[in-house]
Amino acid sequence: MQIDKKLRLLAVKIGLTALVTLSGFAYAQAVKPNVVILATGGTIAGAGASALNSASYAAAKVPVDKLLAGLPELANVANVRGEQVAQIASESFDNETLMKLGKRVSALVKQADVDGIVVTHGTDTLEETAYFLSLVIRTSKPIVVIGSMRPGTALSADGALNLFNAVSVAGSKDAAGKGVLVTMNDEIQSGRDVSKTINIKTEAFKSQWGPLGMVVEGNNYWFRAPVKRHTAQSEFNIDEFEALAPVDIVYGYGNVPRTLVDSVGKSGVKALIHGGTGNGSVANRVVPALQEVRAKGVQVIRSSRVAEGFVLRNAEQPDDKYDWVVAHDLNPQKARILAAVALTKPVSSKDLQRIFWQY
Ligand code: DAS
Repeated sequence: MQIDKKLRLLAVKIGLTALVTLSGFAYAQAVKPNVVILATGGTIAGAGASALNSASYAAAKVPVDKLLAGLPELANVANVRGEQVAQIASESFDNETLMKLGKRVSALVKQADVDGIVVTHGTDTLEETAYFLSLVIRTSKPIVVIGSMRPGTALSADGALNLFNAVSVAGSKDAAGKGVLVTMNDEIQSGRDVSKTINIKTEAFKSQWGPLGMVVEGNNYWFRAPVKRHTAQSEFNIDEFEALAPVDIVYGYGNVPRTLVDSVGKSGVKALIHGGTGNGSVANRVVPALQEVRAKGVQVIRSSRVAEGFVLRNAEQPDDKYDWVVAHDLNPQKARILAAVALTKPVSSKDLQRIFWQY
């Protein structure tokens, strides 16, 4: 009789312990944010022949589930799940891939059980995708775009910590409302401001206006916030269009012929970005070519090939007289993204200039 009673008591104790443990686990799960990781390829999914191949490797090989399985520490900061949206090196991104990714992000951020999004991406065009998402996704939930400069197979690979930091930031309440973010090399950068400035170092991503903050061991340290319009404050919404407007870039340099502008101007673009020298300067033989392009109804937008600074309106060229637009501080590739989004609906050059001041 005594043993029976003791056994029953032990069974109750085991049951209670299990119940407390499971409820504690369930509570922890419930408390942790839900972060969805959308993988598109790039070096972060790359693989090299040996640990010494930090720069020569094949990009876009490792599937998202394997990426996540290789980083169990993610469970410390969020409940994560992955989706493979694409598996390409990002130099091969195109408008259709951007739209596919954007539509998926837009659908996910509407879900109550999604607290944040991470996009893993090649570094070559990461800055374009991050800016694109900041323009067209109507949400205040954190969206973090990251990549890596070394494949996961290399010594001192940077992808794992970039991914951990991205998930940590994407699950952080204090990252909400700050626009699309890029967490590379311990820094939290604005997706609008950042660009790839070094093509062979892990400290590749910089903004001339500086990072927004840093993320260290899962904690965010903020030092500034974006002032340009983005995400929930944007006038653009990917739910309202199905394709980006065709916009292409012509680079300025010594000896540049006008024929490049002539051919792009005839290719059906709605805008031509001129990546000029200096403060967006245009060679004297190219000016008439741009005027002819403008006369055909194509918007002409002056950007600069110079990494820092911003193009002044009516300085190097009489923009008022020619009815041209200046790209402000946006480099040519980001100017293309903004023009491609803005021109999904009819817009005057005056309003297009307002858009370039505000975004
Ligand atoms: N080719 C590069 C890309 O996919 C590799 C990388 O750095 O991610 O953008």
